[in-house]
Amino acid sequence: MVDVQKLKDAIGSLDDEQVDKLIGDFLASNPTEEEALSVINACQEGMAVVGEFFDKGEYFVGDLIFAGELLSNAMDRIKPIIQGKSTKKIGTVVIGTVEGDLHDIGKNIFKSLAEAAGFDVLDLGIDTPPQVFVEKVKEVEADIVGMSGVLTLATQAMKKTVDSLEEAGLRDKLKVIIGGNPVNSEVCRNVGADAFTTNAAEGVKICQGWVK
Ligand code: B12
Repeated sequence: MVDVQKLKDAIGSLDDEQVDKLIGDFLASNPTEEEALSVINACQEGMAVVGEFFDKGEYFVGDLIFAGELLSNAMDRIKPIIQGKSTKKIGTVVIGTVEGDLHDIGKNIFKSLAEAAGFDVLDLGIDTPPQVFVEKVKEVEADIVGMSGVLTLATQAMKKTVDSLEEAGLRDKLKVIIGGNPVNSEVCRNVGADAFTTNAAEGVKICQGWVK
C-alpha cells in the first residue's frame, strides 16, 4: 500500500515524478478497491493543499491547471481497479458540474464509482445549464440527479437547477445529491437537495440506499 502522506505531499508540491512513481508502485502491489479509495482520498487532500498555496498567492492559475492534469492522469490509472464490477443495472443517475463551474475531477471520480456500483450514469460534463439537466432527466427518466461544484458560486447554480427541476414538475420524482468542496448541510438545505457529500464513495452509498 502506498504511503498516503507521501502521496498527499507529492501532489501538494506538484512533484509529478514522485506522484508517477508512487502511483506506479501502488498499482504494482495488486491493490484492493478499498486501498484505491484511500489513495483517492489522499489525492483529494493533496489537491486541498494546492488550493491553500493558491489562496496564499504561492501558486498561480498555471499551477492549478498542472495540478488538474496531474490528478486526472493519476485517476485514469487508478480507475480500472474500481471499475466494471457490477453488470446488474440498479438505477439511472444524471450528473454534471453546474453552470459556471469548470472543475470536473471530483465529478468524474463519482461517475466511475457509481458505474462500478451498477448505475447507468449520464454525464452532462461541465458548466451545465439548469435546462440541460431538466431535458436529460426527462429523456432518461432519471432516478437521481448528481450535481458537482467546487466554486462557492456553484451553490447558487445548484439552487437554480433544483428550482428548474421543480418548475418542470420533476423534483418529486427523483432524488438530488450534491458534491464538491463548498457543500455542507446548510448549503444542502438552501439548494433544496436531498443529500450532500464531499466524498464520492459515500455519495454512491447514499444513492444505493435510494434505489433499494
Ligand atoms: C485543480 C483545480 C482547478 C483546475 C480544474 C481542472 C479540472 N479538470 O477539474 C482549473 C485550472 C480548471 C481550475 C480553475 C479555477 N479555479 Co480551481 N481549483 C482546483 C483545485 C486545486 C483542485 C480541485 C480538485 O480537483 N479537487 C480534487 C477533487 C477530487 O475533489 P472534489 O472536487 O471536492 O471532489 C470530491 C468530492 O467533493 C466528491 N464530489 C465532487 N463532485 C461530486 C458530485 C456528486 C454528485 C457527488 C456525490 C460527490 C462529488 O467526490 C470527489 C472525490 O471524493 C481546487 C482546490 C480545492 N481545495 O479543491 C481549486 C479551487 C476550487 N479553484 C479555485 C479557483 C478560484 C479557480 C479559478 C477561479 C482560478 C482563476 N483565477 O481562473 C478557476 C475557475 C474556473 C471555473 N469557472 O470553474 C478556488 C475556488 C474558490 C472558491 N471558494 O470559489 C479553489 C478552492 C482554490 C482556492 N483555495 O482558492 N481549478
